Amino acid sequence: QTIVRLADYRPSDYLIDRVELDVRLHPTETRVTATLALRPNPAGEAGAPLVLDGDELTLLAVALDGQPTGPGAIEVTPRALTLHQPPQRPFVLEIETQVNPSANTKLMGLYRSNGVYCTQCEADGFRRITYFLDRPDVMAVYTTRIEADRDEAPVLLGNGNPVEQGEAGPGRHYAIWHDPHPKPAYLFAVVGGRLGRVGSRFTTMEGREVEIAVYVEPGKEGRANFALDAVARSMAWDERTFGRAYDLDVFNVVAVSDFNMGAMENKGLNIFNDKYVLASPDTATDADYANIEAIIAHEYFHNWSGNRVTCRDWFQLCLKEGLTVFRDQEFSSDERSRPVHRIAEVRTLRARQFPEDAGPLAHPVRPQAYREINNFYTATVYEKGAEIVRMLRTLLGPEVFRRGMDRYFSTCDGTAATVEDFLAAFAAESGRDLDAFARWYAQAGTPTVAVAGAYDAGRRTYTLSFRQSLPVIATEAAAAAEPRPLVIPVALGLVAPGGGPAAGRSERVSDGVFVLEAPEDSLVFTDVEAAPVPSLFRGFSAPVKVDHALTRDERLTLLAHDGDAFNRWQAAQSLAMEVLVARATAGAPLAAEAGPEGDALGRALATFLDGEALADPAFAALVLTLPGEQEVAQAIGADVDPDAIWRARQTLRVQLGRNLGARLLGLRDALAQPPGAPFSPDAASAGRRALRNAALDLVAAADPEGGTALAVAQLEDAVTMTDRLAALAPLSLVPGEAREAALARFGETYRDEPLVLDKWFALQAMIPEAGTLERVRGLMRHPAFSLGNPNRVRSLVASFSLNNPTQFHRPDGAGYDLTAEVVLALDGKNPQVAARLLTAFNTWRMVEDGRRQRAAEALRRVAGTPGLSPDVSDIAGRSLA
Ligand code: B3K
Ligand code: ZN
Repeated sequence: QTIVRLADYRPSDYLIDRVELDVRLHPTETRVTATLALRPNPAGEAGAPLVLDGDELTLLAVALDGQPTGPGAIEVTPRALTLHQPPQRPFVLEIETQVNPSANTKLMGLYRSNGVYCTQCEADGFRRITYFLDRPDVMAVYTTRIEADRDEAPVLLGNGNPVEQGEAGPGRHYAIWHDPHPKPAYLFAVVGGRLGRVGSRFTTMEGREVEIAVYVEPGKEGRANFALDAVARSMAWDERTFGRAYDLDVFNVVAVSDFNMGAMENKGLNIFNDKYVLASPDTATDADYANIEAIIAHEYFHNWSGNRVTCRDWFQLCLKEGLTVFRDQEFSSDERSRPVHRIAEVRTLRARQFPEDAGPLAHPVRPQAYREINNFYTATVYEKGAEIVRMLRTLLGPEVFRRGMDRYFSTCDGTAATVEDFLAAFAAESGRDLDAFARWYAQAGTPTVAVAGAYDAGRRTYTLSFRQSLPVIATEAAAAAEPRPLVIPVALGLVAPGGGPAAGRSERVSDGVFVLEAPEDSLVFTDVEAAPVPSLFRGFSAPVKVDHALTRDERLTLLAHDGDAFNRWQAAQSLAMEVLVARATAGAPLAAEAGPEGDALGRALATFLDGEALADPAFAALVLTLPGEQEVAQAIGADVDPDAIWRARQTLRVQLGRNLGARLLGLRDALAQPPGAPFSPDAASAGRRALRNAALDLVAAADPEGGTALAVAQLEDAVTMTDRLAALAPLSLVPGEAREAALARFGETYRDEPLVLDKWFALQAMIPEAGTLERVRGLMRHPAFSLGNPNRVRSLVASFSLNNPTQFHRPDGAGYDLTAEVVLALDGKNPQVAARLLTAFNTWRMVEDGRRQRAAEALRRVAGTPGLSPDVSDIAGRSLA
C-alpha cells in the first residue's frame, strides 16, 4: 500500500476538457462508453505516458482518434490503462468498459440499492465506472446519455440540465443530460430507477427558474416534503448570507437506502442516504428532522464550496468540508436557535473530534500524508475544519470575513484550489498576515490554554494570564515537527460577582475578543471595582481545552448570570464534570448519594429551572444533560475505567433526579402538548419535547418504578417518534418484563420501517449491561439485519462499539472481539464501512491496562489477517503504531 504525500503534488500531465458518456444500464452487464477529449497539460511533463486510473473494470475496446489502438500501444490492468506515447496535441480516446452494478457491494462506483441504479464517486469511485484521470484537479464538461429498460428504470437522472429523452429500442429508453460547469470526476452521478417524486420551484436572485425535486421510494413521497422545503430554504439562505445563487435549471435529490455515508453533493444531482431525507412525525425524531435540514443544506452549499470551487488534491479536503460544515452550522443557527445549536456543535466536537485528536489516528485538518483517502473523512477534517473557519470570522469580524468569502468565490470560481488560496483571499481583504493562523491546518492535537486570574484591590486591576500548550504529535499524517504557537481568539468578558457585566477595560480586547498569539501572555483590566468572574472562550471561540480553576461559587455565578448562553451551559457542564471525574477516579461504588457537590449542582439547577426553563426549554434540556461518558473519559485521560465512569454518571443522575423530581414532573405537565394540537418539527416545539424527555430521563433514573410507569404511559400516548423513543429509552435501562415487552412490541409495530428498526437496534445495542453483547449477536440474526446495508451495521454494531463504552470495553475483551469479528466479516464486502467501525478502537490506549492488553490483541488480530482491504489495514496499522 503506497503512501501519498502532500509535498509530492504534481499537476497532471494531461487534461480532459470534455467527456461524453454513454451508460447502458443493466443489472449485471452495464456498458459504459466514454469519449474523452484530452490534451497535454502545459504544466505537466511533455511526452509522459498517459496513465488512466481504473478499479475492477472489464475493458471491451479502446480507440484513439477513431482508430482501434495498435498492439503494444496500450497496456491494461484492472487498476490502470496506460497509453505509452500519447499525441502531443489534443486527441480523443474512446473507451468501452463493462461493470456489474449488482455485484458492487463496496457501494463505490455504479451500484444498485433496492433495485435503483445509483453512483458514488467521491473520493475515487469514478475509476470504477470508466478509466479516467480520477483526480480533482482534472475538470471536464460532461454530457451523459443514460439508457435503461423503461420498466426497470422509468426515471433517468444525470448531472446538469436535461437535454433530451426518447425511445431506444424495444422496452428501452434513454435520457441525455448536459452539465455546462466543468467538474472533477468525483462529482459525477447517474441514477436510474423506479422512484416517486415531489417537486417545487425556486426563482434565484439572478432570475433563474429552478425545478427542485426530491426522489424517493414510491409510496414515501409524503415523507420527502420536509427535505424539499429544506432545499428551498437553503437556496434562499445562501443568497441572503453569502450572495451565492444556484446555477442550473434543475436541482435533484435522490434518496437511496444503501449508502456509505450521509449524502453526496454531485453537481445538480445530490444522492442521499434515505435516513437523511425521509421524515414523518411517526417515523422520524426531532433530531432526524434537524439532521435532514442540516445535511440537505450542507450538500446544497457544496454547490459553491466544493463544486464551483473544488479541491486541487485530496489533502485540501477541509477546504470544501470544513467550510461547508461551517456554512451548514450557520444555516441551522439562523433557522433554529443559535446558542442551542452552538452547544450541539461543541458537544459533537468534544465527543468525536477531541478523542480523535488525542488518539493514534490524530491528524492535522490538512493531513500531510495518507494511504487511503476515504479514511480521512473525519471529525477533524469536518468539524475542526469548520472551527478554523469560524475562528477566522471571529478574528476578522463579520464584514471583512464576508468580503473575504466573496473574494475567494470570485477569484477561485471554476478552479481546483488550495487552503493557501482560501487564506490568501482573507489576507488580501483584511491586509493581515495569516501565516501564523495557517498553523491550525498543519498541527494535529487539541491545544490546552491554561488561564489564571488575579485581582488587585489596591490598583483596582484584574489580570488574566494565558499559556498555550500544544501536544507533540508524530503520526504518519502529521509532520513530526515541534508545534509552533497558534493564533487563538479568546472571546471573553468579566462578570460581576453578583451578576451583570463587571466594569473594567483592556485595550487588548476588541469587540470582546483577545487574541492569544504568543506561548504566554497576560491581559490587564483597569478600573475593576471588585474581583470579577471571568467568562472565557465565550461561544467556544476556539477548539481548545481550557484549564481554568474556578471555584464552585464562581461557576455558579456564571451559570446564573453570564451574558453568554454557551458559557452558562458550560458552567453547569464543568460543575458536573468535576463531580464525575472525582467519583470515577476514586472508583466510587454505585451509591445513592454523590455527596454535597451533587447537591450543590442540584440546587443551582433548581434555581435555573424555576427561573427560565419554560422560557427556553431547548436550552434548559441541554443544561440538564450531563457530560457523556466519552467526554468524562477524555477529561480523565489515562488508565480509564469505563465502568467507574458509568457508575459516577448514574449516581449523579439518580441524585439530580431525586433533588429535582417534583420540579421535573411539574415541567413535564407544563410542557405537555395539548391533545389534538398539530405536530410541528420546528425548533421551539422540538425544544419542549426535549425538556420533557430530559426530565423523564432523570426522574426515571431516581425512581425506576415510577419512571417505568411514566414511560409506559408516554409510549402509549405518544404521537411522535421523538416521544416514543424517549419513552423507550428509560424502559430499556430497567431489566425485566416491562422492557422486553415494550421492545418486542416496538419491533413488531415497525417491522416494515427499516429506518425505525435502526433506532430499535441502536437502543438495544447501547444498553449498558453485560447481557447486551449476546443481545447484539442475537439481533445480528434478525431478518431485518444485513451486513450489506450500512445503516443496519451502523445502528446495531457501531452503536455498540462506538456508543456503548462499558460494553465495548468489557473487561473480558468480548466487546473488542465482537467488533473485530464484524470488521473482518464486513471487510470483503464493504471496506469503507468496515474501516469506520474499526475506529472504535481509537481510545484503546486510554483505558486501564487489562482492557488495553485485550484491545491490542483484537487489533493485532485484525492487522494480521491476510488479504485486508487498504481501508482496514490503514486504520489497523495507524491504531497500533
Ligand atoms: N462529500 C461527501 C463525502 C464523501 C465521502 C467519501 N468517502 C459528503 C459530504 O461531506 O458532503
Ligand atoms: Zn461535505
